[in-house]
Amino acid sequence: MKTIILSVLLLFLCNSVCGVLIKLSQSDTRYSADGQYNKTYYLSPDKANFFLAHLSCLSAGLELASVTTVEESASLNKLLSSVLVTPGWENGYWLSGSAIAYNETLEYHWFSTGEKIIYFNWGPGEPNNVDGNESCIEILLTSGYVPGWNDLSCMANLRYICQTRHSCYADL
Ligand SMILES: [Ca+2]
Repeated sequence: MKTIILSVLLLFLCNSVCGVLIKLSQSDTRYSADGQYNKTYYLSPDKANFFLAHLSCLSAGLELASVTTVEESASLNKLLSSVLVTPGWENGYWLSGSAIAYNETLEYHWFSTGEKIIYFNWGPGEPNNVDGNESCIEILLTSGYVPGWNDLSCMANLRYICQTRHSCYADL
């Protein structure tokens, strides 16, 4: 009896703490970006603000997605073409790009890797930083039915894209 109670308790705790890991499903797309590493994307079925999305990916042993080259962008757009079917910011997915650490200069970095963002794929009219409150990057289907980026309030609730980790850490 104690074993059953313990099992139920552990299942409850795991669903509470590791829920995102359980719910994430592996995409069927795997590709090599600029020949240096392979990435596999995981699309969340649930919505979260930017920070929770970042934490959820980390807790699953992954990282919130980054896009650093035009080739990588094209590959991700190809993957998303099957799930991005309706324009509108609420239907987009969080990437790990944000300017919130440099809000006055709007210098964007990938929170997953710490890299300054050099390659951008903004949608038409973006970034527009509405009300000075849009510091995080989502990828969405634009009104031209082409995937593009939009700056959005980091507290907005969106689905998000995790990727296999490729960050390098130097020995300290
Ligand atoms: Ca915007």
